Amino acid sequence: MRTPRIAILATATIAALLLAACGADGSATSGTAARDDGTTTIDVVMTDMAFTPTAVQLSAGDTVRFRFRNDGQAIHEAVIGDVTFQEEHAAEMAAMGSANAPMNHTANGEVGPLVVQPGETGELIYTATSAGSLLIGCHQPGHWEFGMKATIEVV
Ligand SMILES: [Cu+2]
Repeated sequence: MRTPRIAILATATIAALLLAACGADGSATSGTAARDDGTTTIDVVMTDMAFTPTAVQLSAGDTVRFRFRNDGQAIHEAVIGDVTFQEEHAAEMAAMGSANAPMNHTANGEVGPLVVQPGETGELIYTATSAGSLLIGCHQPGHWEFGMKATIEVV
């Protein structure tokens, strides 16, 4: 009798996931909260073309880690800000005709854009400074217009 050979890939897979999660921070974070510091993590799944969950509630003063996993086929991004900020960014992206338009305003505590490749995970640290309504938006070409957004209610 032959014994089947079993390829063990789990370790390599986990290492790849960790690398993906650690490598996507870049300039996307507004804070410098350390890992495993007790910061609440909110998992958000990106698909073509939606965020899940579509609504998140925070309390003013909360600092949370949004962990975005792209389960779609397309590149997606996450930008957190109020509706005015989102519309401005959408207009900028349209004017630039580019998926990589820089963001020129950071006055209201917005964070992003975080760009997440298909199959990868990235994180944004966000502090909700005051009560109000915010949005998570994806501004890859056509995605915002398609409705790729989620709401954040800060109470
Ligand atoms: Cu998108």
